[in-house]
Amino acid sequence: MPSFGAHAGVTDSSKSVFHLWQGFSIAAVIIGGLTVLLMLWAVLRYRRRGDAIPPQHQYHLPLEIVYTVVPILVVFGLFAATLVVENKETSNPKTNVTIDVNAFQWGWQFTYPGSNALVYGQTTQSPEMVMPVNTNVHINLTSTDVIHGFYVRAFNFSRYALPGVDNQFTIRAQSTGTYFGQCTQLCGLYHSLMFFRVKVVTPAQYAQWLDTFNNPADAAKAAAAVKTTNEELATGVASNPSNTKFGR
Ligand SMILES: [Cu+2]
Repeated sequence: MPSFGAHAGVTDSSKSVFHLWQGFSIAAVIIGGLTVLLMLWAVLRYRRRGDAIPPQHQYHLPLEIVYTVVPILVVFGLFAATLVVENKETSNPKTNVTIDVNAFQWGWQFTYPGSNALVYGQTTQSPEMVMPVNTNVHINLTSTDVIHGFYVRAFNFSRYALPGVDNQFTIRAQSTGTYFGQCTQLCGLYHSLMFFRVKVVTPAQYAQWLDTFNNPADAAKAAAAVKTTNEELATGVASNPSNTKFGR
């Protein structure tokens, strides 16, 4: 089946969104094609040959019922399919993997509740959010300052990061790999450089990665990094991307 310019992505929801897009496109092709054919038929079959008017068929009740009911059914079908996909998209099934994602001018901070793990990076440092494959990953998305956008192309997914709002969603990636993400809401001077990556690994690799933070030295380093970040962000002064204090 053609992709109609979209891509399937690597998550459960990116795929259902993609299939919805394919369904909409096919419906549009069928209806558009039918309309063009009917128009061409009318133009050619009833082109002017003389002064006689072709037979008129207004107030043909069965025909009027058909062309009223059929479009309504089409719209209901598209609406129902959208509703099913949207409900899947916004559902938050139970899981024990949670990542807190915080956006700020101009970078990203990923923390892992119940663990010392912390990933922080500004602009082109492209901090990497590590998450396990084939697992529901619950994301709490927040912002420190202004409205940002969390967007990962391979996930066919975008969501606002709003100051004062805890935006929640669940992602389930089906294949391992590193995927590109960026801010999609104009948020100031270095918006266009507000990059990050999502690294999807096996659950074993994920556990191992979390473990690397489970030693006093890394715990202290993470705590210091969080403190510095919070202090820096609390000043309200936008970070200067050429002057990064730390990163991973
Ligand atoms: Cu931003």
